[in-house]
Amino acid sequence: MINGKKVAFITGIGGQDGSYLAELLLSKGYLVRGMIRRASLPNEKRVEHLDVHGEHSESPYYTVYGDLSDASSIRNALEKIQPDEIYNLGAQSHVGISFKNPESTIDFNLLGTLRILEAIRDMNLKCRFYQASSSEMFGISPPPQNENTPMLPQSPYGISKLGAFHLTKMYRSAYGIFASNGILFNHESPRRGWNFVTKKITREISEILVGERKKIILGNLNAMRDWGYSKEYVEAMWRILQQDEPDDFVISTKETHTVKDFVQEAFGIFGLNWEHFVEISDRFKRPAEVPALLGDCAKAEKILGWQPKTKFKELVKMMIVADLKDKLKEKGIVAVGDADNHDDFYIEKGNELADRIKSRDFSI
Ligand code: NDP
Ligand code: GDR
Repeated sequence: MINGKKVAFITGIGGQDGSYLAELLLSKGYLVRGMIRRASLPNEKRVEHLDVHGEHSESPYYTVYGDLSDASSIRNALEKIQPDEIYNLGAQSHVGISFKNPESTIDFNLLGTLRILEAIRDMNLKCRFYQASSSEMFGISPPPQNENTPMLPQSPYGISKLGAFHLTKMYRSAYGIFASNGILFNHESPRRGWNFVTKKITREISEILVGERKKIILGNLNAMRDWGYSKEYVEAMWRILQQDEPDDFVISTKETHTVKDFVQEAFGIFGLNWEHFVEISDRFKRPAEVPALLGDCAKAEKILGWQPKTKFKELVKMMIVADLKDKLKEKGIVAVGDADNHDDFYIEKGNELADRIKSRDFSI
């Protein structure tokens, strides 16, 4: 605590969830500190608007350099920041890439979590710890999945997250650390990384509409996912750490859709037939797949008082509008003043562009 304000430390603050969580905690009066790893180009785009106060002990927001693979950087950050709450969101979070880089995935995601927990134990920090666990841990367990469902992960990513999940539980029971897991199902937003399937689809549709692209190349269209909205899910993370006792919670929308449903819905907004624009390639298929995820978040609803609000169609529309808005601005198709227009304005613009595409002959 500094001047009666709680101090939060977020690893992965520059990521999708980290950026929304930082905004949420700042709005609640927290002092927020984050870990950023060194990159050759800026990796703080999603949070640069928060970095206005500079680094000093009472600053509402600042970041420090560190890496989950570097225990000394973690300890130095914790020593300096003395957080009341730690949110461990940093990770190699791409399941497909975890098959290509299994060692670093295990290092960051599993050993990185261990490094933080060991620092809390060894330094005797009186703080609460949130671990970003994942529905990928359920793997091939049939849906619906809840806190009691067997965990049968299918990727180095899923295994790294399952190990970190158990470490979190073990440090809780063995050492009495307030350590909790949020078992979050897929959650998306306009800030989603470009190589996750939802963002890839919505971004590339905006490129198709302005004539920059002809096709979207995808992998398995039959996988089923329970897709929610990241901004709502970070509220659940915070609530998990405000409980009287540490515990583990599934966070989900209780709805599932295939990747094909997502593609169909996104193209359908502009009256386009997705089959004219999507190609399948093995390049985007994984050596092992998680076939179907559908979360039962009854425990979170009851104990945290948390409920998902944004459902599938709304999420698809939000993401497509955000990408189209950026693309139309970039291309100078909408004037600067138009940038404040309502969603329907962009859908209408998209429809005008789609009409030109529809006149193409797709039979050749
Ligand atoms: P992102 O990939 O958007 O963000 C991950 C963040 O971790 C990035 O800021 C990244 O930095 C940082 N990071 C990666 N490796 C390291 C490292 N070695 N040291 C320090 N920081 C590192 O993920 P999300 O925001 O979507 O997810 C947040 C967390 O929640 C992740 O742990 C993810 O596995 C987990 N999760 C996500 C779900 C989802 O659907 N989004 C569902 C369930 C769990 P950089 O920008 O430099 O790459
Ligand atoms: P996922 O998300 O693996 O569920 O992990 P992703 O969006 O990468 O894949 C979802 C499903 O779509 C299929 N798919 C493709 N995926 C990608 N990325 N690119 C493609 O071209 C493509 N074509 C089909 C995938 O095979 C998969 O079935 C996300 C991440 O945020 C994790 O960090 C998080 O833990 C889990 O969600 C819950």
